[in-house]
Amino acid sequence: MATKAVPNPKPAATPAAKAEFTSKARLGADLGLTNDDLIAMYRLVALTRAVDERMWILNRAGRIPFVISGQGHEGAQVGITRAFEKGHDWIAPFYRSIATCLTFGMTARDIMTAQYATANDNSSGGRQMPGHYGDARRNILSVSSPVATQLLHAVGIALAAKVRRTGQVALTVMGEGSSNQGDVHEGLNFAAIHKLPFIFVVENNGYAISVPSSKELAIEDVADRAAGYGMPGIVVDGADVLACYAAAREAVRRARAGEGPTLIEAKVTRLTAHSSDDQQTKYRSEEDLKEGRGHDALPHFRAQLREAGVLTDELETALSAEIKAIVDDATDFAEGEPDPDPSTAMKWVYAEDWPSETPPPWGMGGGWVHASHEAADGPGPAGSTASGPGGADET
Ligand SMILES: Cc1ncc(C[n+]2csc(CCOP(=O)(O)OP(=O)(O)O)c2C)c(N)n1
Ligand SMILES: [Mg+2]
Repeated sequence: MATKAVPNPKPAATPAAKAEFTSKARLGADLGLTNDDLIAMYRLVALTRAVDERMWILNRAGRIPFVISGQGHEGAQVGITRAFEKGHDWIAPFYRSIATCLTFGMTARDIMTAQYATANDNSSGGRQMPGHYGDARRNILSVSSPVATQLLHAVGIALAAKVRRTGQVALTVMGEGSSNQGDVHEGLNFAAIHKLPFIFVVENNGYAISVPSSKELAIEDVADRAAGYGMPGIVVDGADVLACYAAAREAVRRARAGEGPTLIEAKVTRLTAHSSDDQQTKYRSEEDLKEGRGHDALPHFRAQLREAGVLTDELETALSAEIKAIVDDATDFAEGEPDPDPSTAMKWVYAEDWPSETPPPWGMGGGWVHASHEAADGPGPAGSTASGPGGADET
């Protein structure tokens, strides 16, 4: 096999010189990250943790009904999402993706209003189940409650991006338990055949609710399955933010270069119960929980940045104060927002405007309203032909 010529190769470094170079290299330099980038990433990990902890307090205080937490996943989420282009690429998240959504532009207020299900909540106007974040303005799909369905949505978006040559990349994320769903097989096979700009991230926290991964998978690493589809499968330590960033950066490069999809499995830990509705000490040993706490990206990243001299006492104090203010503001804001008007419960369940110039033969052009709602809601939006399903054309 012909070997590739390397133009102007650098002289090989001696082991000693190499070691010296490595110890002097600025943290993140090899990944093109500045100190400001590192601090921005740390801030997101710490902010997400603080928002999440506040959610639990509010739940226990009876202010919000249900919490599904991202604690233990934040480092992997920030590292991976940072490699994508905000407002250009697409993300189909899952219910633990708080850090993913914040990294992609959602705010603490957006997260908190979703928890409170307020009328003006950006995720769904208070219609979604708590923890089902999304933001149409930011290319963040709404979370689907049936796990793994988001993979099909993301693969479809990647197909559209390829056909339209937009240069966009689609990311989807889920847990290792969900990755066993049939939809995943279909989507990965399709994405690999068509070399789609698609990245599949599995956040493997070792549990699907109370079921340990040994009862979910007969293999250690979900990433091993990637070879069967014809795509790279990468295992990365989810407590190592920069390793996660490096893996995602390479996957994004591959996707944009037309080289096809990548599967990244981040080994993370679930620091809380599955949700606010279960008690994990009923199914996890103290030893297991202790091990999980030792695999938390937040203290690891903090120590790494402190050792590199990037995070100083002064900076950390300022960041803590800023984060506390953001979380307090988000809580106060959501507390003060109105609940949705019950009479709008059916809004957005069906399309109200047909998006193309030519309405489909079965109607819907100009909006429509279900016959059984007319008595309560009037005849529907102005100009409604009331000819959609449930209207005149209903069979
Ligand atoms: C199709 C479907 N089956 C079952 C459920 C119930 N359910 C919600 S979360 C969950 C566990 C998923 O575990 P995993 O994918 O490992 O993600 P994790 O919660 O551990 O992050 C299950 C079974 C669901 N929402 N959808
Ligand atoms: Mg899991």
